Formats: sequence, C-alpha cells, structure tokens
Amino acid sequence: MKKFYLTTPIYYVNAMPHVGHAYTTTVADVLARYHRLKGETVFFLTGTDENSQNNLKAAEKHGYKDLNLYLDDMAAKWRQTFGDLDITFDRFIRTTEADHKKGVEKFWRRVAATGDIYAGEYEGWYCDGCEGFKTEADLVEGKCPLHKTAPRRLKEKNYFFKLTKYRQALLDHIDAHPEFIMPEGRRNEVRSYVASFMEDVSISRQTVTVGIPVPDDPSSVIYVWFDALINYLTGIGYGTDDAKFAEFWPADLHLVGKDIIKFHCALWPAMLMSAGLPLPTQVFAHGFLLTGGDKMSKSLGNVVDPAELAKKYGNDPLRYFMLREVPFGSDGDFSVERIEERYGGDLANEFGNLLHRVLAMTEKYFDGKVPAAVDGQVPEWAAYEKGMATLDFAMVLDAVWTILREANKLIDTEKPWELAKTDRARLAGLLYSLLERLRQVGWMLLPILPTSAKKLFVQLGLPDEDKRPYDQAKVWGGLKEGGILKKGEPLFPRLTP
Ligand code: ME8
Repeated sequence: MKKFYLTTPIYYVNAMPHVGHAYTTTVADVLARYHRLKGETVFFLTGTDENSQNNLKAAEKHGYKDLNLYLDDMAAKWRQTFGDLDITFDRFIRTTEADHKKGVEKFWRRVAATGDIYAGEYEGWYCDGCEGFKTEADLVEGKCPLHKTAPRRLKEKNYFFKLTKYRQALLDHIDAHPEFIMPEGRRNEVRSYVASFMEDVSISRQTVTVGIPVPDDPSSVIYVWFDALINYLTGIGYGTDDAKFAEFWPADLHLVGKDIIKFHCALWPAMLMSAGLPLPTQVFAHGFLLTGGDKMSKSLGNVVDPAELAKKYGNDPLRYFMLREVPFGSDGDFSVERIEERYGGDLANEFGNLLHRVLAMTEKYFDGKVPAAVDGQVPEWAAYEKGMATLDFAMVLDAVWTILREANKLIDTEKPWELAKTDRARLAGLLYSLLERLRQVGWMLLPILPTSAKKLFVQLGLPDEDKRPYDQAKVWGGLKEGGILKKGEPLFPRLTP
C-alpha cells in the first residue's frame, strides 16, 4: 500500500497559535485527509519546537518559575487548538520528549562520524526572534526585517556543520529534481543562496541554557534549528523504532511558510546527506497571511485567534476561506469581511442552497426518494486530482464549484417546476443527475469541508458513504433508486451578527 508522510513546521510555543499557524496546519490536514481517502497509509506530523530560548523568555514573562511547566501548558493548548480545528494529525511531537532527544543525539553522532562537525569561534549578529545569525545583507536599517528588532553581537565557541561541503550536491539535487522545492520562485531563491551565499553554520550555543546538550560536551547545547529539523525523523521513530522509520522515511512533503525555506531546502537536506539518509521528495513553501499589509506575526502583535474564528463561523468555512482566498504559494490578505463574503456567497448560496433546493424538490415531486438512475459523468475529477497533487487549491475548488454552478444553471434553464407539469420522466432524470452530482461533490469536499460533506451524505440518505472505497465512490451512479433522502437544516445557516 502506498504511504504518504507529510509534516508541518513545529511551532514555537512562546505564544498561542494564530491564523498563520492554523493555515499551514489546515492545508496539511486537507492533504492528509485526501491521501487517506485514496487508501494510502498516511502519517501526518505536527507539533511544537520547545528547546528555544524564546520559550524561556516567554515563561519568565508569564510568571512561570519552571520552564517545563510552561512548556507542558503551552503544548497542551496548541494541541487543543489543533484538535478544535479538526486537525487529524497522527502525532503531535514535542522536542522535549525523550525519544526525540535520543534521536537527535544519534543523528549528531552520525554526522560527527562523517567528519562534518568541527569546533571554532563564532562572532556575528544574532537575531533572538529568528534564533539565527544574520549577515549584514540580511538586515534592513540595522534591524531584522521580520522581527523589526536590532540583532545583538555574539561571540562564542561553537561547533560548526560543514554545510559548504554539500554545496555542489545540493545544487545537483535541486537541478535534477525540480519538484524538490516548490513553488518555482522559491527554488530560484534557494538555488542562488546555495550557490553564492551559503556558509558553514554554527550548530551549538554556549551562552544559551535551553536545549539538548551536545553529546560528550555538556558545556554547550545543540542549536535549536539543528535539533528542530530532526523532528521529521524522530517523529516517525528514528533512533527508537526502526521499522516505523523504514516504513515512512523519506517524507513525501514538508509544508512550510516561506520564512523558513532556507533551513528546509539547504541546511536540512545537507544534514540528511551527511547522515547518509534519503532526502524528502518535496518542500512546499507557501506565502504569508497578511493583516494590514504586514505578515501576521506574534512579534508584530497583529494576530487573529483561529479558535475564535472557528467558533464564530465554523471550522469548515474557515478551512474553505484559507484554501480559496489566497493562491497557495503567494501572500494574501486575511480579513473577516472576506470570510463573511465567502460564507454567504460560495458556501451558503452556491452550495448549501443548491442542496436544499434539490432535496426540497425531490421531496415535493418524488416523496423524498431517489428517482431512477440516468447516465452522466463528472469530468471535473481530473482537474480536482491534478490540483490536489500539485497543491493548486484554486484548481481543486474551481473544479468543485464548476459542478455546483452548472447544477444551479441547470435548474434555472430546465425549470423543474414546469417539468413537473409537462414531463415527469425528464424531471426524474434531472433530479437524479443533480443528486448524484451532489454526492460526488461530497466526495471532493470530504478532505476540505469534512463536517459539511458528512452532513450532505446524511441528507442524501447515505450516512456511511464516506466509508466506501474512493475509486468506487467516483463512479457515476452511487445513488440508488428508491433511496430515502433526509432533508435537514441548511449546511450554512445565515450568520447571526
Ligand atoms: O519557525 N502566514 O516556528 P514558528 C502564513 N519553530 N503562515 C504563517 C504565518 C503567516 N502570517 N505566521 C506563521 C518556526 N506561519 C520554527 C520551525 S520547523 C523544523 C521549525 C506559519 O512558530 C508558517 O508555516 O515561527 C511558518 O513557516 C511557521 O508558521 C513558523 O512558525
């Protein structure tokens, strides 16, 4: 059976999740559900990046005396938020967990044995927000452009990773595997960084107190990024469960935001090459959700709480908005007004009302029973699947909404209320065809709007529909004559102000 291993970044817990974090995680969830539907063995990993000095600062700020208590509380809140958002992760990893630490140690020793770690002295500009050194060229008016704070000068003994040893191998890999870094614009950015700017990287800290100790040198801790990236291995058993690791590695997809592309497309593959492990198939870097033109970010203080939004609009509309509003890969504005417009237009009007009308007409003209089957087909599956495979969610949703819009148009042109008087056979065929299209739309929407799709199946009288094999479900004619429909509440009721 085919496997699909996908990951999100592991998030810092110095603040609560905002819509930006929910964005990456929701997209990952859509893909995880889609690949499960197709019958693949999916492993979906998300979690929290806890060995960070920023977390310690946050713990102190919130009056915690014990960092571990703070981490436990915050990890529980993140996990809860993702649970509330219907995220179906297979593991929520925390980098303070024992199996992760064990795997990191093993990985460090492996890279050291290759001869890729050396001791040296480092002096440079360090941005605490990024947890990384910055070159002069990275700074804008002396400040980190992301955190808008001045970096501090840092000088200490560090262990270095021979990143530059892998320059050519990385370039060769990027050139031979165009799908490795997506979208294409990001690939060019990484390529030019690797070719012209990449230097060896310091992978330990002496002045930092939080982190996994360097094996055989407890005076230093492992650099948080070196430790964090390894979560993609330890999350599936590296160092503790060889069989599981062999089953799932290499990752099929690392989903990340564009802010952390260099870590994932230069440092990470070089680390894997050094450790003699195969590289992930793809890193896809999406753009930023913006508020007021700036990246939504905890350090800028312009964040929106996804749990609040989900409570107000429901999870499905929030998921829909994230996939529909911003072309995946580009930046885009987040706004509550647009969520409401999408809710009222695409969801309530074009989808929810259609279902309601078709069910109401079948109730009125055929006692709420599925009329005899007629031929038909839904050619949009090809575009839908291509969109899912290439993470082109506009293509996916266009495919679904083409079906919905055509169905709405068909009602306008065929005028079933007139057919009821003139041509009952044609009316029966029309209604069957509309109901069957809605069943297929339900399948397309299962990964995207899981709650609404299941409600739709119930209303079509098929409460166990989602248990069917995907390949069978796509075949026209799944609805059987005489099936009893169950018109229920509208899928997207009018929003209360
Ligand atoms: O970087 N729009 O964690 P982090 C879209 N711990 N996505 C956004 C976003 C926005 N405005 N803001 C955040 C770290 N994100 C490291 C990662 S991985 C081995 C270690 C998402 O808490 C996006 O996925 O700063 C981004 O890459 C990630 O959150 C950064 O989360």
